[in-house]
Amino acid sequence: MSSVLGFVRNGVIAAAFVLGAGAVAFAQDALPAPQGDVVLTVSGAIAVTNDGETATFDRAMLEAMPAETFRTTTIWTEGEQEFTGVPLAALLERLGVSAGTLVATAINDYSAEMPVADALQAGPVLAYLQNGAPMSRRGKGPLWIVYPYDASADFQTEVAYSRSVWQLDRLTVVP
Ligand SMILES: Nc1nc2c(c(=O)[nH]1)N[C@H]1C(S)=C(S)[C@@H](COP(=O)(O)O)O[C@H]1N2
Ligand SMILES: [Mo]
Repeated sequence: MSSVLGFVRNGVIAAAFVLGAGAVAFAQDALPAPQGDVVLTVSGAIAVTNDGETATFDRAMLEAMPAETFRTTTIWTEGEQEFTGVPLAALLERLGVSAGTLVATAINDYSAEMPVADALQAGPVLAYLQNGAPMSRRGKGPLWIVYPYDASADFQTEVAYSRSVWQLDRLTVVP
């Protein structure tokens, strides 16, 4: 139920897609189709898709996005860890999402919800590397939402821990 608006941008008529949750993206921001195994599927109120009504990503697509690396301890690991991944904010911006609720679901169907407004803040990262190496499923991979826990007391809360979904494979944006 997206609508299409045409208007002038940089002297040319551009098309923008507007969705219920206030998601807006320009048509030129089309997402290529994944070439490898799909590791993440995003559905719901998103403005950019590459497979029907969903946006699917292989590892290379995630690696090509803006990346953030930080060191922190976690309550699940021993000693300081280095994580690299896509800030949730960057992923949501890429998909034209600016409002609603984000539901993050793992391979084992564990899921956690957060307001998109929270996910757009600095902090949560969809990590694909731990200490420079891909994470196995046994090692909470291949994708793990992590926060720079040591950087803020706000990230050392049950709320942040519950949103630290490991073995993540799906995100849904609810308007
Ligand atoms: N995939 C997955 N991620 C998850 C969970 C889970 O059960 N499965 N539990 C969450 C919750 S509610 C919290 S508080 C912490 C719990 O971690 P713990 O069980 O190691 O204490 O991880 C979060 N991430
Ligand atoms: Mo929890």
